[in-house]
Amino acid sequence: MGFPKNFVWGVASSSYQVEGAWNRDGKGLSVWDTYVHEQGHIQNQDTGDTACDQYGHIKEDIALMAEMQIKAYRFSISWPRVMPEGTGRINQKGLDYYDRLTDQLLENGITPYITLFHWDLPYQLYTKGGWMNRDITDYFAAYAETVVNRLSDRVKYWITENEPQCYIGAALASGEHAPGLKLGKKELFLAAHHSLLAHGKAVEAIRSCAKQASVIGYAPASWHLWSPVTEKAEDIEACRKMTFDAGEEPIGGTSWWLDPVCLGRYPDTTGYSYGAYIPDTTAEDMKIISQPIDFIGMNVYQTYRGKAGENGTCITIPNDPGYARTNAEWSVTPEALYWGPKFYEERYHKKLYITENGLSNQDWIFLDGQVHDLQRIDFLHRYLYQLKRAVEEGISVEGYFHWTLTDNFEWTSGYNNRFGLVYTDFKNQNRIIKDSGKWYRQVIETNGEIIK
Ligand code: GCO
Repeated sequence: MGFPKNFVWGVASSSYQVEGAWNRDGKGLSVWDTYVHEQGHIQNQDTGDTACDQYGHIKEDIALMAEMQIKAYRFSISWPRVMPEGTGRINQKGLDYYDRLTDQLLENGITPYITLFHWDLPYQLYTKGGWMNRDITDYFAAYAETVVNRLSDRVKYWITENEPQCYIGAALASGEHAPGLKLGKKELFLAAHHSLLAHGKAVEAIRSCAKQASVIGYAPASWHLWSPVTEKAEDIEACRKMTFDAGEEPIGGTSWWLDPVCLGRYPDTTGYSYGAYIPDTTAEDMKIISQPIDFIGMNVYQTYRGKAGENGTCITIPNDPGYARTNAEWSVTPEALYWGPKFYEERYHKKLYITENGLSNQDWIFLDGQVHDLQRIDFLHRYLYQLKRAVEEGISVEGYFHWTLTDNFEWTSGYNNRFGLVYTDFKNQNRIIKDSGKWYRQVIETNGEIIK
Protein backbone atom coordinates (compact mmCIF):
# COMPACT_ATOMS: atom_id res chain seq x y z
CA MET A 1 0.00 0.00 0.00
CA GLY A 2 1.13 3.55 0.49
CA PHE A 3 1.51 6.04 -2.33
CA PRO A 4 1.37 4.62 -5.86
CA LYS A 5 4.70 3.94 -7.49
CA ASN A 6 4.56 6.85 -9.92
CA PHE A 7 3.16 9.37 -7.49
CA VAL A 8 4.29 12.85 -8.52
CA TRP A 9 6.07 14.74 -5.73
CA GLY A 10 6.38 18.36 -6.74
CA VAL A 11 6.53 21.99 -5.76
CA ALA A 12 4.46 24.86 -7.13
CA SER A 13 4.98 28.57 -7.76
CA SER A 14 3.57 31.36 -9.91
CA SER A 15 5.16 33.85 -12.25
CA TYR A 16 4.38 37.11 -10.48
CA GLN A 17 5.33 35.70 -7.10
CA VAL A 18 8.80 34.49 -8.06
CA GLU A 19 10.09 35.83 -11.36
CA GLY A 20 10.83 39.49 -10.72
CA ALA A 21 12.21 41.09 -13.92
CA TRP A 22 8.92 42.95 -14.10
CA ASN A 23 10.07 45.23 -16.89
CA ARG A 24 12.93 43.30 -18.48
CA ASP A 25 13.39 41.98 -22.00
CA GLY A 26 10.23 43.43 -23.45
CA LYS A 27 7.75 42.22 -20.83
CA GLY A 28 4.45 44.15 -20.75
CA LEU A 29 2.74 45.25 -17.54
CA SER A 30 0.28 43.11 -15.68
CA VAL A 31 -2.46 44.37 -13.40
CA TRP A 32 -0.28 43.31 -10.47
CA ASP A 33 2.65 45.44 -11.71
CA THR A 34 0.50 48.55 -11.70
CA TYR A 35 -1.41 47.69 -8.52
CA VAL A 36 1.64 47.18 -6.31
CA HIS A 37 3.00 50.56 -7.38
CA GLU A 38 -0.09 52.34 -6.12
CA GLN A 39 -0.02 53.28 -2.45
CA GLY A 40 -1.75 51.31 0.23
CA HIS A 41 -2.65 47.96 -1.32
CA ILE A 42 0.26 45.84 -0.17
CA GLN A 43 1.69 45.47 3.33
CA ASN A 44 4.90 47.40 3.75
CA GLN A 45 4.40 48.66 0.18
CA ASP A 46 6.27 45.55 -1.01
CA THR A 47 6.25 44.77 -4.73
CA GLY A 48 7.04 41.77 -6.92
CA ASP A 49 9.45 43.86 -9.00
CA THR A 50 12.31 41.60 -7.98
CA ALA A 51 10.61 38.91 -5.87
CA CYS A 52 12.97 35.88 -5.92
CA ASP A 53 14.39 36.92 -9.28
CA GLN A 54 13.80 33.42 -10.57
CA TYR A 55 14.20 35.04 -13.98
CA GLY A 56 17.89 35.40 -13.15
CA HIS A 57 18.22 32.29 -10.95
CA ILE A 58 16.79 29.43 -12.99
CA LYS A 59 19.90 27.30 -12.65
CA GLU A 60 20.18 27.80 -8.94
CA ASP A 61 16.50 27.12 -8.26
CA ILE A 62 16.51 23.99 -10.36
CA ALA A 63 19.65 22.79 -8.60
CA LEU A 64 17.81 23.23 -5.29
CA MET A 65 14.89 21.19 -6.60
CA ALA A 66 17.25 18.50 -7.79
CA GLU A 67 18.95 18.44 -4.41
CA MET A 68 15.57 17.88 -2.77
CA GLN A 69 14.79 15.10 -5.29
CA ILE A 70 11.75 16.99 -6.52
CA LYS A 71 10.09 15.24 -9.45
CA ALA A 72 7.89 17.98 -10.88
CA TYR A 73 7.71 21.77 -10.95
CA ARG A 74 4.39 23.53 -11.38
CA PHE A 75 5.07 27.08 -12.56
CA SER A 76 2.96 29.64 -14.36
CA ILE A 77 3.62 31.68 -17.45
CA SER A 78 3.32 35.42 -17.30
CA TRP A 79 0.91 36.32 -20.10
CA PRO A 80 2.31 39.86 -20.53
CA ARG A 81 5.87 38.51 -20.67
CA VAL A 82 4.85 36.47 -23.70
CA MET A 83 2.33 38.92 -25.17
CA PRO A 84 3.01 42.40 -23.80
CA GLU A 85 -0.39 43.76 -24.86
CA GLY A 86 -2.18 40.49 -24.12
CA THR A 87 -3.09 40.02 -27.75
CA GLY A 88 -1.27 40.26 -31.08
CA ARG A 89 2.41 40.88 -30.76
CA ILE A 90 4.57 38.10 -29.32
CA ASN A 91 7.66 38.85 -27.24
CA GLN A 92 10.14 36.18 -28.32
CA LYS A 93 12.48 36.94 -25.44
CA GLY A 94 9.67 36.18 -23.03
CA LEU A 95 9.04 32.82 -24.66
CA ASP A 96 12.80 32.17 -24.67
CA TYR A 97 12.79 32.42 -20.90
CA TYR A 98 10.19 29.65 -20.57
CA ASP A 99 12.09 27.62 -23.12
CA ARG A 100 15.22 27.78 -20.96
CA LEU A 101 13.27 26.98 -17.83
CA THR A 102 11.62 23.97 -19.48
CA ASP A 103 14.85 22.64 -20.94
CA GLN A 104 16.74 22.92 -17.71
CA LEU A 105 13.99 21.23 -15.75
CA LEU A 106 13.99 18.33 -18.18
CA GLU A 107 17.77 18.10 -18.08
CA ASN A 108 17.45 17.61 -14.34
CA GLY A 109 14.72 15.00 -14.63
CA ILE A 110 12.02 17.37 -13.35
CA THR A 111 8.67 17.31 -15.16
CA PRO A 112 7.18 20.71 -15.97
CA TYR A 113 3.50 21.33 -15.17
CA ILE A 114 2.52 24.66 -16.68
CA THR A 115 -0.26 26.91 -15.44
CA LEU A 116 -1.28 29.32 -18.17
CA PHE A 117 -2.88 31.88 -15.91
CA HIS A 118 -2.06 32.64 -12.30
CA TRP A 119 -3.59 36.13 -12.01
CA ASP A 120 -1.10 38.39 -13.83
CA LEU A 121 -3.50 39.69 -16.44
CA PRO A 122 -1.94 41.97 -19.07
CA TYR A 123 -2.72 45.54 -18.04
CA GLN A 124 -3.60 46.42 -21.62
CA LEU A 125 -6.40 43.88 -21.56
CA TYR A 126 -7.69 45.35 -18.33
CA THR A 127 -8.01 48.70 -20.09
CA LYS A 128 -10.18 46.91 -22.66
CA GLY A 129 -12.55 45.68 -19.97
CA GLY A 130 -10.54 42.73 -18.69
CA TRP A 131 -12.69 39.76 -17.69
CA MET A 132 -15.83 41.81 -18.35
CA ASN A 133 -15.10 41.83 -22.06
CA ARG A 134 -16.11 38.61 -23.81
CA ASP A 135 -13.25 39.06 -26.29
CA ILE A 136 -10.87 38.03 -23.52
CA THR A 137 -11.95 34.43 -24.05
CA ASP A 138 -10.47 34.51 -27.56
CA TYR A 139 -7.39 36.43 -26.47
CA PHE A 140 -6.77 33.78 -23.84
CA ALA A 141 -7.16 30.96 -26.35
CA ALA A 142 -4.71 32.69 -28.71
CA TYR A 143 -2.22 33.15 -25.89
CA ALA A 144 -2.61 29.47 -24.92
CA GLU A 145 -1.96 28.52 -28.52
CA THR A 146 1.20 30.62 -28.63
CA VAL A 147 2.61 28.98 -25.53
CA VAL A 148 1.56 25.49 -26.55
CA ASN A 149 3.08 25.91 -30.02
CA ARG A 150 6.38 26.76 -28.43
CA LEU A 151 6.57 24.32 -25.53
CA SER A 152 4.33 21.31 -26.15
CA ASP A 153 7.02 19.31 -27.87
CA ARG A 154 8.50 19.04 -24.36
CA VAL A 155 5.57 19.81 -22.06
CA LYS A 156 2.68 17.44 -21.56
CA TYR A 157 0.92 18.73 -18.45
CA TRP A 158 -1.14 21.92 -18.55
CA ILE A 159 -3.37 23.77 -16.11
CA THR A 160 -5.48 26.45 -17.71
CA GLU A 161 -6.30 28.73 -14.79
CA ASN A 162 -5.48 29.02 -11.12
CA GLU A 163 -8.03 29.99 -8.49
CA PRO A 164 -10.68 32.00 -10.32
CA GLN A 165 -12.19 32.69 -6.87
CA CYS A 166 -9.24 35.03 -6.35
CA TYR A 167 -8.67 36.74 -9.69
CA ILE A 168 -12.42 37.18 -10.17
CA GLY A 169 -13.62 37.23 -6.54
CA ALA A 170 -10.85 38.87 -4.53
CA ALA A 171 -9.88 41.05 -7.51
CA LEU A 172 -13.27 42.18 -8.81
CA ALA A 173 -15.75 41.68 -5.96
CA SER A 174 -14.02 42.49 -2.69
CA GLY A 175 -11.36 44.64 -4.35
CA GLU A 176 -8.40 43.35 -2.32
CA HIS A 177 -6.43 41.94 -5.23
CA ALA A 178 -5.35 43.65 -8.44
CA PRO A 179 -6.95 45.48 -10.14
CA GLY A 180 -8.97 46.19 -6.97
CA LEU A 181 -12.54 46.57 -8.26
CA LYS A 182 -15.82 46.20 -6.45
CA LEU A 183 -18.22 45.21 -9.18
CA GLY A 184 -21.94 44.68 -8.82
CA LYS A 185 -23.22 41.13 -8.95
CA LYS A 186 -24.36 41.22 -12.55
CA GLU A 187 -20.92 42.28 -13.79
CA LEU A 188 -19.24 39.84 -11.45
CA PHE A 189 -21.17 36.87 -12.81
CA LEU A 190 -20.43 37.97 -16.33
CA ALA A 191 -16.70 38.13 -15.58
CA ALA A 192 -16.94 34.69 -13.94
CA HIS A 193 -18.70 33.31 -17.00
CA HIS A 194 -15.97 34.69 -19.25
CA SER A 195 -13.30 33.14 -17.08
CA LEU A 196 -15.00 29.73 -17.43
CA LEU A 197 -15.40 30.18 -21.16
CA ALA A 198 -11.74 31.20 -21.47
CA HIS A 199 -10.81 27.99 -19.67
CA GLY A 200 -12.87 25.95 -22.15
CA LYS A 201 -11.41 27.70 -25.18
CA ALA A 202 -7.90 27.19 -23.83
CA VAL A 203 -8.59 23.46 -23.43
CA GLU A 204 -9.67 23.38 -27.09
CA ALA A 205 -6.55 25.30 -28.11
CA ILE A 206 -4.25 22.95 -26.22
CA ARG A 207 -5.91 19.84 -27.62
CA SER A 208 -5.79 21.12 -31.17
CA CYS A 209 -2.23 22.53 -31.19
CA ALA A 210 -0.23 20.34 -28.85
CA LYS A 211 2.53 18.28 -30.39
CA GLN A 212 1.87 15.37 -28.04
CA ALA A 213 -1.12 14.00 -26.15
CA SER A 214 -1.70 16.51 -23.37
CA VAL A 215 -2.93 16.08 -19.84
CA ILE A 216 -5.05 19.09 -18.96
CA GLY A 217 -6.36 20.32 -15.65
CA TYR A 218 -8.07 23.23 -13.96
CA ALA A 219 -7.18 24.44 -10.46
CA PRO A 220 -9.79 26.36 -8.51
CA ALA A 221 -9.22 27.15 -4.83
CA SER A 222 -10.55 24.36 -2.64
CA TRP A 223 -11.21 26.30 0.52
CA HIS A 224 -14.97 25.74 0.36
CA LEU A 225 -14.62 22.30 1.85
CA TRP A 226 -16.13 20.81 5.00
CA SER A 227 -14.67 17.80 6.79
CA PRO A 228 -16.97 15.92 9.17
CA VAL A 229 -15.94 15.92 12.83
CA THR A 230 -17.17 12.34 13.24
CA GLU A 231 -17.55 9.48 10.78
CA LYS A 232 -21.29 9.25 11.39
CA ALA A 233 -23.13 8.93 8.09
CA GLU A 234 -25.21 12.05 8.73
CA ASP A 235 -22.17 14.22 9.49
CA ILE A 236 -20.43 13.01 6.34
CA GLU A 237 -23.51 13.67 4.24
CA ALA A 238 -24.01 17.16 5.70
CA CYS A 239 -20.39 18.06 4.94
CA ARG A 240 -20.52 16.64 1.45
CA LYS A 241 -23.62 18.68 0.70
CA MET A 242 -22.15 21.84 2.16
CA THR A 243 -18.90 21.41 0.21
CA PHE A 244 -20.80 21.63 -3.08
CA ASP A 245 -23.37 24.19 -2.03
CA ALA A 246 -23.26 27.31 -4.21
CA GLY A 247 -22.52 29.29 -1.04
CA GLU A 248 -23.68 32.56 0.52
CA GLU A 249 -20.94 34.45 -1.19
CA PRO A 250 -21.50 34.56 -4.96
CA ILE A 251 -18.83 32.60 -6.88
CA GLY A 252 -17.05 31.58 -3.66
CA GLY A 253 -18.14 27.95 -3.64
CA THR A 254 -16.22 25.22 -5.38
CA SER A 255 -19.29 24.15 -7.34
CA TRP A 256 -19.38 27.58 -9.04
CA TRP A 257 -16.32 26.59 -10.92
CA LEU A 258 -16.29 22.83 -11.04
CA ASP A 259 -19.95 22.13 -11.83
CA PRO A 260 -19.82 24.07 -15.12
CA VAL A 261 -16.43 22.59 -16.06
CA CYS A 262 -17.14 18.99 -15.05
CA LEU A 263 -20.94 18.72 -15.12
CA GLY A 264 -21.87 21.30 -17.75
CA ARG A 265 -24.15 23.45 -15.60
CA TYR A 266 -24.11 26.15 -12.97
CA PRO A 267 -24.85 25.00 -9.42
CA ASP A 268 -28.28 25.24 -7.93
CA THR A 269 -28.73 28.64 -6.32
CA THR A 270 -32.19 28.08 -4.87
CA GLY A 271 -32.48 30.06 -1.68
CA TYR A 272 -29.77 32.57 -2.55
CA SER A 273 -30.78 36.09 -3.46
CA TYR A 274 -28.12 36.51 -6.14
CA GLY A 275 -29.52 33.72 -8.36
CA ALA A 276 -31.27 36.28 -10.52
CA TYR A 277 -27.97 37.84 -11.59
CA ILE A 278 -26.51 34.74 -13.18
CA PRO A 279 -26.24 35.33 -16.91
CA ASP A 280 -28.34 33.28 -19.29
CA THR A 281 -25.98 30.76 -20.70
CA THR A 282 -26.19 29.35 -24.16
CA ALA A 283 -25.82 25.64 -24.71
CA GLU A 284 -22.82 26.37 -26.96
CA ASP A 285 -21.02 28.21 -24.18
CA MET A 286 -21.64 25.39 -21.73
CA LYS A 287 -20.42 22.87 -24.24
CA ILE A 288 -17.14 24.72 -24.57
CA ILE A 289 -16.82 25.22 -20.82
CA SER A 290 -17.50 21.56 -20.05
CA GLN A 291 -15.42 19.76 -22.59
CA PRO A 292 -13.48 16.97 -20.94
CA ILE A 293 -10.45 17.75 -18.89
CA ASP A 294 -8.08 15.14 -17.48
CA PHE A 295 -7.78 16.22 -13.89
CA ILE A 296 -8.88 18.64 -11.23
CA GLY A 297 -6.15 20.50 -9.36
CA MET A 298 -7.00 21.07 -5.71
CA ASN A 299 -5.39 23.98 -3.88
CA VAL A 300 -5.96 23.13 -0.23
CA TYR A 301 -5.05 25.28 2.74
CA GLN A 302 -7.57 26.33 5.37
CA THR A 303 -10.95 24.62 5.22
CA TYR A 304 -13.89 24.04 7.59
CA ARG A 305 -15.13 21.36 9.95
CA GLY A 306 -18.79 20.50 10.21
CA LYS A 307 -21.49 18.24 11.54
CA ALA A 308 -25.12 17.55 10.76
CA GLY A 309 -27.66 20.03 12.03
CA GLU A 310 -31.41 19.90 11.65
CA ASN A 311 -32.89 18.64 8.36
CA GLY A 312 -29.54 17.63 6.97
CA THR A 313 -28.04 21.11 7.21
CA CYS A 314 -24.39 21.48 8.10
CA ILE A 315 -23.24 23.25 11.23
CA THR A 316 -19.81 24.76 10.87
CA ILE A 317 -17.74 24.11 14.00
CA PRO A 318 -15.98 27.25 15.24
CA ASN A 319 -12.24 27.12 15.90
CA ASP A 320 -11.23 26.35 19.48
CA PRO A 321 -9.63 29.16 21.48
CA GLY A 322 -5.94 29.24 20.65
CA TYR A 323 -6.43 26.91 17.67
CA ALA A 324 -3.48 25.75 15.58
CA ARG A 325 -3.02 28.38 12.90
CA THR A 326 -0.52 29.60 10.35
CA ASN A 327 1.18 32.97 10.15
CA ALA A 328 -1.66 34.05 7.87
CA GLU A 329 -4.08 33.04 10.68
CA TRP A 330 -5.39 30.12 8.65
CA SER A 331 -6.51 27.18 10.75
CA VAL A 332 -4.64 23.92 10.30
CA THR A 333 -7.15 21.41 8.89
CA PRO A 334 -5.23 18.39 7.58
CA GLU A 335 -8.28 16.13 7.23
CA ALA A 336 -9.23 18.22 4.19
CA LEU A 337 -6.66 16.20 2.25
CA TYR A 338 -8.68 13.09 2.99
CA TRP A 339 -12.26 14.33 2.68
CA GLY A 340 -11.62 16.78 -0.14
CA PRO A 341 -10.27 14.24 -2.66
CA LYS A 342 -12.95 11.74 -1.58
CA PHE A 343 -15.82 14.18 -2.09
CA TYR A 344 -14.40 15.55 -5.36
CA GLU A 345 -13.88 12.14 -6.87
CA GLU A 346 -17.38 11.00 -5.96
CA ARG A 347 -18.97 14.05 -7.56
CA TYR A 348 -16.77 14.72 -10.56
CA HIS A 349 -15.19 11.35 -11.39
CA LYS A 350 -11.90 12.94 -12.34
CA LYS A 351 -8.32 12.26 -11.49
CA LEU A 352 -6.96 14.68 -8.94
CA TYR A 353 -3.74 16.42 -8.11
CA ILE A 354 -3.08 18.45 -5.02
CA THR A 355 -1.76 21.42 -6.97
CA GLU A 356 -1.08 23.50 -3.84
CA ASN A 357 -0.81 23.02 -0.10
CA GLY A 358 1.56 24.65 2.35
CA LEU A 359 2.14 26.72 5.46
CA SER A 360 3.03 30.36 5.96
CA ASN A 361 5.41 30.75 8.83
CA GLN A 362 7.71 33.28 10.44
CA ASP A 363 10.90 31.53 9.46
CA TRP A 364 14.29 33.06 10.07
CA ILE A 365 17.93 32.01 9.94
CA PHE A 366 19.04 30.55 13.26
CA LEU A 367 22.43 31.27 14.86
CA ASP A 368 23.76 28.09 13.29
CA GLY A 369 22.98 29.45 9.82
CA GLN A 370 20.12 27.01 9.19
CA VAL A 371 16.35 27.50 9.02
CA HIS A 372 14.62 25.23 11.52
CA ASP A 373 10.96 25.21 10.58
CA LEU A 374 9.55 22.42 12.72
CA GLN A 375 6.02 23.70 12.30
CA ARG A 376 6.13 23.24 8.54
CA ILE A 377 7.37 19.67 8.94
CA ASP A 378 4.54 18.88 11.30
CA PHE A 379 2.02 20.60 9.04
CA LEU A 380 3.22 18.69 6.02
CA HIS A 381 3.30 15.43 7.93
CA ARG A 382 -0.29 15.84 9.09
CA TYR A 383 -1.63 16.81 5.67
CA LEU A 384 0.29 14.06 3.87
CA TYR A 385 -0.92 11.50 6.41
CA GLN A 386 -4.49 12.32 5.45
CA LEU A 387 -3.65 12.26 1.75
CA LYS A 388 -2.08 8.85 2.19
CA ARG A 389 -5.31 7.62 3.77
CA ALA A 390 -7.17 8.81 0.70
CA VAL A 391 -4.86 7.15 -1.82
CA GLU A 392 -4.81 3.94 0.18
CA GLU A 393 -8.57 3.84 -0.14
CA GLY A 394 -8.13 4.01 -3.90
CA ILE A 395 -8.92 7.66 -4.52
CA SER A 396 -7.02 8.64 -7.60
CA VAL A 397 -4.72 11.41 -6.54
CA GLU A 398 -1.82 11.47 -8.96
CA GLY A 399 0.47 13.91 -7.26
CA TYR A 400 1.16 16.50 -4.60
CA PHE A 401 2.70 19.93 -5.23
CA HIS A 402 3.91 21.72 -2.15
CA TRP A 403 3.35 25.46 -2.09
CA THR A 404 6.07 26.57 -2.51
CA LEU A 405 9.73 26.22 -3.52
CA THR A 406 11.23 29.52 -2.38
CA ASP A 407 9.69 32.08 -0.02
CA ASN A 408 8.08 34.57 -2.38
CA PHE A 409 5.76 37.52 -2.85
CA GLU A 410 2.53 36.63 -1.10
CA TRP A 411 0.14 39.07 -2.80
CA THR A 412 -1.32 41.69 -0.44
CA SER A 413 0.81 40.51 2.49
CA GLY A 414 3.99 41.11 0.50
CA TYR A 415 6.97 39.29 1.99
CA ASN A 416 5.38 38.84 5.42
CA ASN A 417 4.25 35.27 4.84
CA ARG A 418 7.00 32.78 4.12
CA PHE A 419 5.70 29.64 2.43
CA GLY A 420 8.91 28.14 1.02
CA LEU A 421 10.74 24.89 1.58
CA VAL A 422 13.68 27.12 0.73
CA TYR A 423 14.39 30.34 2.60
CA THR A 424 14.91 33.42 0.44
CA ASP A 425 16.95 36.34 1.71
CA PHE A 426 15.25 39.14 -0.21
CA LYS A 427 18.19 41.53 0.25
CA ASN A 428 20.71 39.41 -1.62
CA GLN A 429 18.73 36.50 -3.13
CA ASN A 430 20.60 33.92 -1.07
CA ARG A 431 18.68 30.70 -0.66
CA ILE A 432 18.88 28.14 2.17
CA ILE A 433 17.04 24.83 2.13
CA LYS A 434 14.98 24.76 5.31
CA ASP A 435 14.66 21.70 7.54
CA SER A 436 11.28 21.08 5.92
CA GLY A 437 12.95 20.94 2.49
CA LYS A 438 15.32 18.28 3.78
CA TRP A 439 12.42 16.42 5.32
CA TYR A 440 10.39 16.62 2.10
CA ARG A 441 13.36 15.05 0.35
CA GLN A 442 13.05 12.03 2.65
CA VAL A 443 9.35 11.84 1.90
CA ILE A 444 10.15 11.75 -1.79
CA GLU A 445 13.02 9.29 -1.46
CA THR A 446 10.80 6.84 0.45
CA ASN A 447 7.75 7.60 -1.72
CA GLY A 448 5.94 8.67 1.43
CA GLU A 449 6.83 5.64 3.55
CA ILE A 450 7.98 7.85 6.41
CA ILE A 451 4.45 9.28 6.66
CA LYS A 452 2.90 7.29 9.49
C1 GCO B 1 -3.37 31.05 -3.75
C2 GCO B 1 -2.41 31.07 -4.85
C3 GCO B 1 -0.99 31.19 -4.41
C4 GCO B 1 -0.74 31.65 -3.00
C5 GCO B 1 -0.81 30.50 -2.04
C6 GCO B 1 -0.64 30.91 -0.60
O1 GCO B 1 -3.78 29.98 -3.38
O2 GCO B 1 -3.70 32.10 -3.22
O3 GCO B 1 -2.58 30.09 -5.76
O4 GCO B 1 -0.56 32.14 -5.31
O5 GCO B 1 0.46 32.26 -2.87
O6 GCO B 1 -2.03 29.88 -2.13
O7 GCO B 1 -1.62 31.82 -0.23
